[in-house]
This record gives sequence, structure tokens and C-alpha cells, in this order.
Amino acid sequence: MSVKTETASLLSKLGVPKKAYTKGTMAAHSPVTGEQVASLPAATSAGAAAAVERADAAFRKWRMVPAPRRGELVRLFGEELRAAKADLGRLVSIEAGKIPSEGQGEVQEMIDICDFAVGLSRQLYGLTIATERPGHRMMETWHPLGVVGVITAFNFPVAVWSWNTALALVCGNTVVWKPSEKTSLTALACQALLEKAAARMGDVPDGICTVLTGDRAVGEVLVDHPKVALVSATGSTRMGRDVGPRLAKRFARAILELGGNNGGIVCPSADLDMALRAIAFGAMGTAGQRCTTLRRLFVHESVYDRLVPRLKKAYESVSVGNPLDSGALVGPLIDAQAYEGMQKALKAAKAAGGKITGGARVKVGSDKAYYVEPALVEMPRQEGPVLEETFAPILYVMKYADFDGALAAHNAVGAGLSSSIFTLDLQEAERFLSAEGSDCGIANVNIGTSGAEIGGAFGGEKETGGGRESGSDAWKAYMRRATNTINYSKALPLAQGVSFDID
Ligand code: UN1
Repeated sequence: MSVKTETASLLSKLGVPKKAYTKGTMAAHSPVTGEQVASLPAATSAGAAAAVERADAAFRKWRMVPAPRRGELVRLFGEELRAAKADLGRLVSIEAGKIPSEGQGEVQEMIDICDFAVGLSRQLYGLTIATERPGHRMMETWHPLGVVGVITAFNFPVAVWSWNTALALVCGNTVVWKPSEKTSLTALACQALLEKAAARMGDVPDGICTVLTGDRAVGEVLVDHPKVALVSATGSTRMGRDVGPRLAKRFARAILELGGNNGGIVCPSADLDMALRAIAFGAMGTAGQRCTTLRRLFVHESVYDRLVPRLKKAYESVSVGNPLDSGALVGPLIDAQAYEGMQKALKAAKAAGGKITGGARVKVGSDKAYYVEPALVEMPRQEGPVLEETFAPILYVMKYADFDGALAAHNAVGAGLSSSIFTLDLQEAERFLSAEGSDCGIANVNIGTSGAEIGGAFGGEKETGGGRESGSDAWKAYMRRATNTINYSKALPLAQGVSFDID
């Protein structure tokens, strides 16, 4: 079966109407073969604004539905995802180029956040706070926020939307989603599954979740529309520099999950077998196209010659190939632009004295598909392309002598998403996690930088944008907090001892 035929058959099985992927001006490609697999209609700015109005009308009803009942919709959606896991995971592989276990893993991440959100729907609680006034009670109430605009990237085409949507829905919000132009088909499939869950539940307002396949102009409507209360955007730091100030200007909320230039430190006491596996997955997994991909590695000089040659061997022997039928561990880059970005970074690294293993294009099927050998680059120091995130499988490796120097170098980049240390030394591990340690939103010990679970808050600092999605108390960003003070006495004492007697 051709990729195009299989795509149509999966979309149909997932409940997407045929005209949604056969008619329209937007072309959908698979990076696996580079071929066009579908055509879709592109939303207009006016259509996007109308979707926001519909979502706002739906919000006014949805916010009055008790939260555990809202959780029921998410529970049913989780059931749909369980039933559709194989098909949706396969579609992710076709559209984003992920190997099967990663395509399936992404859907598992969606199922996990649904489970989390269902539990959360009974735990949206505030504090009761001691008041200084007799006969008074002070408490916090968390209310639904409004319409949430979700803008997602190609590399996690369905999971990131689900983190936002599962939380937004139980919090009483409605969602308008602008997926990456590179991965609109999986978005249509998610929408179809959500609609199926909504139909099973029965009393869900129309327009509670909308997907808008289209270009940048559609995303801009979400950013600028006064009825979008929160925009959760995943993408490049460049995109965030545009989106952040626009949201700030109208005092809208932002969750920005931008670039990552994630680092790891391998210390003298590290379990090198474990580090090797973690580094290989972190740096080469998903063809280096995760926000959490390991991109910079600092290796202590005493273990460098025991670790780096083994790592090079892993790079030389890793299988690169068609993720749909070859069992390869590394699939394609998303497109030609990603390949060109990678080559440009490698050229700059070479000019700065880098010694490169791998990095060449690998012919797999058509010329329109971009497969590469992952590249390991031994750098004399951290400079040039090492300071930037290149969304491709490049791992820069640097030798260090002193822990404080490695820590300082680790933190000396713009991005602050994920980080890890490999050590059996308690002092090093704890220092890495301390206030003077890693400055990232995620800091790990003896595991890699990627592959976070949904139970923790996900996001980063500095140029990564500062937002948090997913687990822990990230839900608070999707609700508004009211502080309530109730006087049940017969007097009116003023706080801070102020007196204001009018007679
Ligand atoms: C992303 O790359 O945008 O931690 C998200 C991970 C995944 C999520 C990555 N759970 O690698």
C-alpha cells in the first residue's frame, strides 16, 4: 500500500470526513517519502475569528458545567484514544516521521494526560487562609478563564495539543487549535476523536474545541483576538519573540514553550553504560527533533576516552531508515529546510575546529525525503553553532576538567528547557539540582534530557519562554484566581486597623 493510500485509510478509520483531506489548497506531505499525501482546506483569518466567537459562546455554557462532569468528556476522549492508539500513532509516524514506538508513545502521552486531567477535575481547589479580622473567612476560588488558543509545532503534533486541551477542558475553558502546517492531518484526526467523545457524552456545547488548519495568519488571529484569554504556543524562540509582546500588549496570558539547547554533564563517577544509552536516545531519538533533545554534552577528561569512542561507534552503527517498514531507530528530518539548517550548523562547527562523525545525507527511497546520519561533533570549546538550537540530530561534545566550569558552561546559553547530569557522586548531583545548579525548567540525574512524563510540569526558563504545561499545578495557568473575603459578623472591622467612622 502506498503512503498516500494508507494515510487516507487511517484518516477514514479515525473518523475524518473524506472532503477534509481531499479538497483544498493546502498540501500535506509525509517526510517518510517526501510525497504529497493529502490536500486540505486552509482556514482564513475571518474563519479563525468566527471560530473564536463560537468558542467564546461555548465557554459561557461550559464554564457552568461542574468540573467533574467536564472531566467526563476528557475521560471519554481518553477511551477514544486508547481504542485509536495504533492508528493515530501510525498517522503520527507518517506525518512527523517518528519510528513506531515513538509514534505510539506520543499517543500514550495523550492518554496519560487525559487520565491526569480526569483526576484533576475533582481537585481544582484553592486555599482557605487565616484572616486578621474576627468573624471573617478568606478563601481562594479558581474559575474558568475563557478561550484558550493552542499553537503547536510539527515535532509533537498531537501530544502537546492534548496536554493543553485536557487541562483547558476540565478547567472549564474552550480551545481553538492552530497546528503546524506540516502536521495538519493528525490534528484533524484528534478533532474527529474528540468530537466522537463529545457525541457520546451528549450535552457538550458546539464549538468547545475547533481545529484551524492554515498558515501563520490563522495563528495571528489567536494571538491578537481580544476574546482569547490565554495562548499556549510551542515553537521557536523567534516565534516567541513575536507572540510574547503581542500577548503582553493586550494583557493576555501566555504559555510559551520555545527553543531548547539542552545540555548534559558526564562526571568521573558516572555509570558509563547507562550514560551511553541515555545520551544515544536523548541525542539521536526522534532524529534530534524534540524540544528536549540533548544537544550539548560536557564530558570529564578522566572518562572522555572511555565514553566518546563508544558514543562514536553508536553514531556510526545506528540504523537510519524508513520508520514505517524498516525497524530503523532514526527516521527522516521533517523537510529540506531542516536538512539545510543542519548542514549549515555542521559547516560552522567545522570552521570552529569541530571534528565531525556522521552528518551526511542518507538515501532512503525518494530524493524528496531527507534522511541523515546523526552527527557527533567534538568541539574544542562552546561557541558558534553550539550556542544555538539547530533542530536536527547534532550532538556537540566538549571535554571539561572542573565541575564548576562545566556547570557555568552548561548554563551559558540562551535556552533553559532541559538538562541532565550523569554521576554517582551525591554532592555533584545535588549541586546540579540546587539554586546554583542547572538553570533549566527540567533538571535530571542519571536519565537523559528528553522523554519527560506528563505528571511533572513541562517547560523552561530564559529564552525557552517560562511557561509550564502538563502535570503538577500547571492547571493554574488555565484558570483565574479570585480571593474571597466573607464577613459573617455584625461589625465591619477594617484591615490594618484603619478606622473610617462616618457618623
Ligand atoms: C517537545 O519536544 O515539544 O519530554 C515535547 C519529552 C516529551 C515531550 C517533548 N515528553 O521529550
